[in-house]
Amino acid sequence: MDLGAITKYSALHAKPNGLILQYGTAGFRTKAEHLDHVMFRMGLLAVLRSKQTKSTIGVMVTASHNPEEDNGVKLVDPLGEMLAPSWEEHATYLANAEEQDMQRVLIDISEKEAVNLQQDAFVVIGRDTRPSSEKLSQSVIDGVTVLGGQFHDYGLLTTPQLHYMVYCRNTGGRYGKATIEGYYQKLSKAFVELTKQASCSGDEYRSLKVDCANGIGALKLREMEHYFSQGLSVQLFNDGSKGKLNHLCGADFVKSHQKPPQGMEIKSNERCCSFDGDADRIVYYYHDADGHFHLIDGDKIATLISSFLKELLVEIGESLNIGVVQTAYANGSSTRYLEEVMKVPVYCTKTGVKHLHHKAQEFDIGVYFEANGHGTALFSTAVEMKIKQSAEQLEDKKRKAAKMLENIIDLFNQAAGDAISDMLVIEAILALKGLTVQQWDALYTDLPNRQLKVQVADRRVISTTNAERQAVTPPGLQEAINDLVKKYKLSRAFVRPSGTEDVVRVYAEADSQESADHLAHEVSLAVFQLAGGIGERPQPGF
Ligand code: NG1
Ligand code: ZN
Repeated sequence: MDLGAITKYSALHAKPNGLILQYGTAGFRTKAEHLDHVMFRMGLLAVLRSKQTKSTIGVMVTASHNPEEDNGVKLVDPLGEMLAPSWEEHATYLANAEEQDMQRVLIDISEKEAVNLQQDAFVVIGRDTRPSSEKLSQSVIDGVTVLGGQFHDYGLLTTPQLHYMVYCRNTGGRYGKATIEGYYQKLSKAFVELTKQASCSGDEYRSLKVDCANGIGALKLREMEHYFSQGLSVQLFNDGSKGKLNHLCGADFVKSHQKPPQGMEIKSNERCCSFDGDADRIVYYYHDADGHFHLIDGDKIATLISSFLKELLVEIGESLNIGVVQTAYANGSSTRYLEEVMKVPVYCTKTGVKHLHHKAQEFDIGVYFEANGHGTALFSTAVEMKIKQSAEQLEDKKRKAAKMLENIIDLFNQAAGDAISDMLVIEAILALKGLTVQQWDALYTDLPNRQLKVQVADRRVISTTNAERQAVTPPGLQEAINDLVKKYKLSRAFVRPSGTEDVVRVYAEADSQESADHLAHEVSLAVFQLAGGIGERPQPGF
């Protein structure tokens, strides 16, 4: 370690006085102007992690669905996974170190993690389309270079594409080629082969409207479009040519406001979807003949996918264990449908994809989705081998199912939830099953629900258990929630501190929208009173 150089360059990326940031669920996230030093330091940390794991590490510069003025950074571990927990702590420690302590902190982390400083390091970098992202990714590169790391800057990428690159590079090319063409080719080939098997691929299945949140998804879909145009034609909206990133559009907006994005004209029964700002989330929706808006969220996506996978397994005659992983935000109807109708086991984890991803790895086939549309399906290596064998050996009908499954395995991003990959899987399933968007929606009816935010002085006073479904502290809060929930039918409510914003989130569902709204409001008041609310008391109405 050239300690002199580190001190010198670190001063060029100086930390603003008094600023303290935390590596949260999605890395560091705040106003872009506060992040230069964090980027430089994450470049340094990525080099140490790369040396320790003797693998390529990824650094993604994005703030996903957050406003255009924000930015963020997260590290991607060797198999495309989120950073290991102990390293999240090092990230927070390093990001908050005072200038004069930088050398000591770096040595400290290296010693704690037994990093061999002689080892080579390789870091790959990607960024979204925010105006601040290019300069910030340059600061990451400065950090990587000062510690003697090699790097490849992919420039503009969706978050899941960067995860894909990291995964490819660390699996000796077996998973795919670590280039943008490699990504397009792998996914498109699987998609085109799959849809060729669809007996009904009329116009209805061939066209899809996509709201790209004015983000990176637009650029990448446009590049990719001609690779899969045989199977699907996409019409892009909010492609960044005029509107602001994530403003009144994108998956997060559509999901949380339960209404269509601006800038997209929707005719009745047209299939539409929205990506978020870094294209790792997707939700679908349509307007029915009466002009009512219908949202098809991550839960219904998981249901469509897991049902289809289960059908294929039955056809092949394989009894592999398949599980669906959700969070407390999953609509109660989805959980009931999966367990009672589909007979698929469902598990609940804490919010944050790393928890879901981890749990999903326990199954032969693990399908995980957050209600907000972030998710994928994971296939164990054993399953992949079995399916490949079946595709060669089985008789006709079974072979066809095995071939489909083989293509689906290729189509799912095994490294992260991916809006583009999920979109292609969904489109293929709908075409193969001959399902319209309304038929898909009709699998079950969502319970009306409401999500709210409450400002409190310190959101850490709220601690939870049972996958965030129950509050342990502050005293009396869970009892208050229990009493409120009892007043409504088919009701459920929980609260938790956000991992990405300085707020407490409140979720409620009930038999009618009015009840869900009331319950959410009453729970907000309980949080405000018992957990140190600040500012104005929560008001009813939305
Ligand atoms: P927080 O802010 O911890 O609720 C949000 C989403 C998560 C996840 C992360 C990371 C909800 C309720 N929460 O986390 O699901 O996507 O952002 O982006 O949607
Ligand atoms: Zn995102």
